[in-house]
Amino acid sequence: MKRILLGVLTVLVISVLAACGNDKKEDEHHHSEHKSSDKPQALEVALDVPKEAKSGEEVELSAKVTLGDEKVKDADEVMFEIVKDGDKKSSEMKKVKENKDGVYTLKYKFKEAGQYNVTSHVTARDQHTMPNKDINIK
Ligand SMILES: [Cu+2]
Repeated sequence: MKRILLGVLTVLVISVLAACGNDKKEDEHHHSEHKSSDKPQALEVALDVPKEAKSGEEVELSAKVTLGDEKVKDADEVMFEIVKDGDKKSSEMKKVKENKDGVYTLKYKFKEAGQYNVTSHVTARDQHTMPNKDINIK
């Protein structure tokens, strides 16, 4: 009787140990998967707008789009919204299709003096980011 019990216990202990070994391997596997593909990377947009400019002068507004170390050259949509003196109703929307190494640039002339706000709406890789900056036109 004792022998049988011992035998059963031994089998139990071995199977438990074996199961633990398997679990460890699986955990490590999942871990490495997370590292390579599930790492959350946020879309980043560096909006570059001069602080001030003269009316009628051509100004470059640019948005540098990155995802981690990668330059995003295939954004779904990049749009610059220009609002004068906080008047959102009469905002102007300009689409930018071309980019150079992930930098989307709009050449724009502000016609009148005033306080403007520029928002770059960027949609890429299922994310949307929209930083904004002020520019004073004299
Ligand atoms: Cu937006």
